[in-house]
Amino acid sequence: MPSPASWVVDVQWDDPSSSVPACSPDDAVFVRAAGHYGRHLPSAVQNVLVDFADESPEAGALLLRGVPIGRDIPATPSLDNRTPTGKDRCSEFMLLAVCRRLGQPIGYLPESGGALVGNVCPIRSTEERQVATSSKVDLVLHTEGSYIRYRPRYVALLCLRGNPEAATTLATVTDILEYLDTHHPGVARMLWEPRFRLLVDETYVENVEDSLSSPIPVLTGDPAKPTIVFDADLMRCTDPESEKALACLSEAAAAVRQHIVLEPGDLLIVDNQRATHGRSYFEARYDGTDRWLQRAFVVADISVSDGNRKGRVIESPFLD
Ligand SMILES: O=C(O)CCC(=O)C(=O)O
Ligand SMILES: [Fe+2]
Repeated sequence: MPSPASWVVDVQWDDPSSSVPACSPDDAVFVRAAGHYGRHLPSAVQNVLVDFADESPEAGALLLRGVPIGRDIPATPSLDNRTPTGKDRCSEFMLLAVCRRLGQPIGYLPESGGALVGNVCPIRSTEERQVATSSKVDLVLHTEGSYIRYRPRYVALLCLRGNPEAATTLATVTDILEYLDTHHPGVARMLWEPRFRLLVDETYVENVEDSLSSPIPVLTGDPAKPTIVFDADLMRCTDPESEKALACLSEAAAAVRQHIVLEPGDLLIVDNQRATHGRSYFEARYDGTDRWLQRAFVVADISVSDGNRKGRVIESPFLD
């Protein structure tokens, strides 16, 4: 991964409060206002977002610091992540304003009912599961929505309340391939072949084992700058050789992963084609002081999901 200086942007931001509409972040009026607000983002941020979308840099992610998140963050929700939190909507507004500079924010019906801005906070009933609201387990490396046909191009995570124990993990395709070249030469070739299948996440279906996709490749696109789809939990193989390749890939991803501890006002944008991400184990308290991120998904071209989407919410999303 390149040195932090090339992918961390730490600048002064203006307070957007007077521009935030008094309606839900899912309302078209709110999303449009956030788009219009893009011209008030710091110029260094506007420039870096253009460059990030153009170049899809090797870092696979961008970290914007000091993003305004509003005054008086209320208690972190702990029963579920859908209930209105009673906060002002500054963080939602800034998250969508930044996302709109990269593409179109969308929701997926099974994820927080399709909310454009989801709350990622620990929920007791899911603490040991492979879902974003877990805490007692490492959330293993994954491509966001690996099993979704219209998977997001970017995943944006804005931290409202941090926890020094909880690190977001990131493994880029560049680092993974470099590791494979050194430690398992020849294996990467197999990752270009359609020999890997995906299960649908338990958030989306009741019977996960019935949901296997047709075989797909892990790597696609330009050999000099490949796109990766990988899920350490949900990926299956079609034969013993690809089984070995997947084991080497999992080893590589775990070996090269970076740990990023998000602090309030940090906005991490993962290029979901160039990097896989996850989260380390941490201790949840369920007392209102827990870690709290807000998350948005962004696609580069919303029209490809026409017919499978109502407004900005994708409804029937799986790979064949
Ligand atoms: O909690 C984190 O840092 C990442 C969780 C995650 O994978 C997600 O929200 O998509
Ligand atoms: Fe994720």
